[in-house]
Parts: sequence; structure tokens; C-alpha cells
Amino acid sequence: MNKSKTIIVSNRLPVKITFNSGQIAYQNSEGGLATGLGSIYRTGNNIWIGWPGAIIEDDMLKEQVSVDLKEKSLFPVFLSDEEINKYYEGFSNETLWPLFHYFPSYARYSEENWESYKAVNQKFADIVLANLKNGDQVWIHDYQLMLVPQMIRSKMQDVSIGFFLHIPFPSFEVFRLLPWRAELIKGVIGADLIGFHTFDDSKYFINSCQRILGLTSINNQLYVNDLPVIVDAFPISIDYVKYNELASNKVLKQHEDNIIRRKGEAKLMISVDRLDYSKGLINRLKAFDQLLSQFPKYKEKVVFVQLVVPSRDTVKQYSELKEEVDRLVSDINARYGTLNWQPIQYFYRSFSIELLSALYKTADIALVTPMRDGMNLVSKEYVASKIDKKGVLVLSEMAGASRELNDAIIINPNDQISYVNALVQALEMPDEEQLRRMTAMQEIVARFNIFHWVKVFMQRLEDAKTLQRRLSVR
Ligand code: ADQ
Repeated sequence: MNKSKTIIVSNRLPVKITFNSGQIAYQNSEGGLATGLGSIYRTGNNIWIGWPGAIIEDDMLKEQVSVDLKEKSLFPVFLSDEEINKYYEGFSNETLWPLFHYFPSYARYSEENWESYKAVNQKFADIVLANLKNGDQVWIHDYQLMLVPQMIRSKMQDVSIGFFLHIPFPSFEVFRLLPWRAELIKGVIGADLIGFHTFDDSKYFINSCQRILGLTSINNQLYVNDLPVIVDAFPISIDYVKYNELASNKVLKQHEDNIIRRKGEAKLMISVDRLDYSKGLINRLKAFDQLLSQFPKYKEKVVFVQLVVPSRDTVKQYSELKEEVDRLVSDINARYGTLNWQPIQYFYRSFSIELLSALYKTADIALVTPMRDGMNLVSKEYVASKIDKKGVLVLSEMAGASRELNDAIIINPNDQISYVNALVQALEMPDEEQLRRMTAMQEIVARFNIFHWVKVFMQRLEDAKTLQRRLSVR
């Protein structure tokens, strides 16, 4: 039987490898993307290609890991220490990440890192090509692999290639700052279908292709070698049922009781992010500070639990951000705290999904206020966990999620006065209004869930390829 297959390609494989006294252990990732794409790569002869998350130099060990992963339909791309430094931490995280999140002054332009980015993209493409047959589908993910679509296309014409960007695509005026802007978008347009979280991102991408490459476009179709490439918005989501059911699970009762006991009569406000300058941690702490100074009646009446997952802390901007967050948290606690009340409880580590769920469920208010975010899944996880439909989401208009979750209190995180007003509105919101807003948001997250996202993207990829095949035989 000669059935076509689908190959998923992402920087990281959905697995974590650990080595313990000579033993290799594999832990499957529980992340949203892994859950959504699980329905694809675990089916038939489909596979997932990516870095296994550990630097492995020894050839025998590489062989062993390849054999073990193959049983899970996973194919590793092994990367050296130097490649991780230059391609991943360098070009991906110190050039593309800040630029695409509108922090151009943080972007480093290094020719050496760009060379490494190209070489590693080629390494990924070669492994895809070694496994690819005519008629197959390839779905490439994210900013680390923007050159891979064209690298595959130049060698294989009759395959369907989809590309999805998980972070924002900036407006032309910001994107043009990149010295390798033309090469980068030429890489992406090797795909038949190019997806973004929002309509705006897709328009910015089309605009850059027009201005930089001189391509023409009609609506959401870009013309590349006279054939249409479809560019569209596919807002990612979460496994709604999983979060909803977890919140109903009795096992969480003890966690919930602990949280409720600790906060007492006070209202619970939470935020959950990776340590990143794009997530708006500083503006959030400043708004909370102003709330307590401007409205002293909230002293002892609100507790802010801030969870921050460590991330990229070897990079200068991240370690400086961590110091600034530490300083602000202790300053606020020292200035307002009493013997009975600590305004901010700050945790700098990862939490289990159970504990996270208990926090979402018990929190009266969630603050999801990034300076810029492709989508932001925390906002949707919070909504899905509210089984009593009570709770208020304060959401930044700079997060892709704000296009769908219109019933949140939407703010501009740079506008501290409206931020503080939004906090007051959230603290005072009547139950009926909470219920109405939360019900509307739940309907959206439940319906447009991660499985819907995967299904729609794959369907559109098939349609895009069918259209191209029809036009190319005319
Ligand atoms: P991220 O920048 O990682 O993703 P986000 O979408 O918010 O941002 O996902 C973070 C995930 O980490 C959530 O599932 C959350 O539950 C989890 N998490 C955060 N803090 C945690 C903690 N302390 N303990 C345990 N888990 C924690 C990128 C883009 C986003 C886009 C996603 C998906 O930057 O904009 O939504 O990809 O496309």
C-alpha cells in the first residue's frame, strides 16, 4: 500500500530525555501543541522530526536514542553545543524573538549566528527529505525553522508544505530592520499554506512579501512563480475538555483548600508566564503597586500570586529582567505587607498541571497582560478551568487571544491608569456580569479548541495543494 504520510517538524520533539546513572528515560511532553498534534503523528506512518532537547555527542548514544524514539514515531535532529548557542539561543532567541515581539533594541545581528541558523535549517530539511515521498504533507512549526519550507520545496515539488508561526509577525517597518529579511521570507514562501495566529499578522507578512520581494497578492493569496500560496489566520487553542475536567477532579480538592486557606477572605489575583520581557511582568507589578497606593482600601483584601517559569536565564536581558522582578516584588511586599498579609506571593519555578489547575479554578482574577504575544494559552486555560463560570480575565490587547476573548477586560499594558482602573473593575465586578462574560468566553474556547485548529489547518493545506495542482496543469 502506497499511502501518503504527514511529517511534523518543530525545533523540539514532544519528549524530554534525561540521563540517570547510565539509564536513558523519556518523558512525553504534556504541552498543548504535543496534545493537539498527537492525533496526527501517532497515526499511521506519520512522524515528528525535531531536536530531542539534550546535547548528545556520543555516536552510540545517538544510535540508541534514535532507535528508542523511532518506536514513538519521533525522529531526532541532533544538535551540538555550538549549534544550540548560535542557531537557537543566538539567531532564534536573540534576533528573531525580540524583533518579532517589537523589541528591536534587544535584537542582535550576528552574521555568524545567521550562518548557523541556515546550516541547522538545512540539517532539519535534509532529515525531512530523507523521509519524504511525493504526495506527502509536511507541517513546519515556528520561527526557528523559517528557511525549511523552501529548502524542501527546491528538492521536492509534489509535496504539500504548511508553515505555522507561533509568535507574532511584525509590521514591515520593524521586519525590514533584519539584514536577512529577504532570505527569511523567501524561505517561508516555499510553503503552500502559511498560518499565523491573527489576521493582522498574516497581513503584515503579505505586506513584507510585497515590499521586499515585489510579490503580488489578491486577498489572502500570494503569487509565487504564478501559483497561489495561501496566507491566513489560524488562532491556536487548548484542549478545553482536559482543563475543564481537571478542574472538576476531586484530586485537586487538597490543593484548592490550601490556596483558599492561605488567601483567607482576600480576593485572589494570579498571573502565569515564562520569564520573558514580552510578557509584561514589570508593567503588571507597577500597576499592582499603583492599585495599592491609590486605593488603600484593597490592602489585605487582595493577594497576587505570580508564577514565573524560568526561561533563557543565561541571556543578559532575561537575567536583568529577573533581577528587576525580584526587586519590585520585594519592594512592594516590604512597603505594603503586614504581619497578616503578604501582597505578592512570587514563585520562580514550574508548577504541575494539577496545581496550575487548582490555581486557575480558585483565582478570582487572572492577569494576562503581555507587551506582545502571538496568542497566549494561559488566558484560554484560565477560562476553561472556571467550572463555576465565575472569575475575571484581564487581557492585553497585544495578545493574539484578545481577538477572540472579547469578553475579557481588555487593556493596553503601557497605559498604567487604565490598567489600574481595569484592576478595580475586576475586583468589583458583580457575579452576574462575571457569569455572562465567562460563559461567552467558554463557548469560544470550547468550540475552537486545539483539535479544531489541527483539523482546520490540515484541511486548508489539502485545499491549497489541490488548487495549485489544478492551476499548474491548465
Ligand atoms: P509561550 O510563549 O510559551 O508560547 P503561552 O502560549 O502562554 O506562551 O504558553 C505557556 C504555557 O506554559 C502554558 O500552557 C502555561 O500553562 C505553561 N506555564 C506557564 N507558566 C507555568 C508554570 N509556572 N508552571 C507550569 N506551566 C506553566 C508560544 C507563543 C504564544 C503562543 C504559543 C502557542 O509565545 O503566544 O500562544 O506559543 O502557539
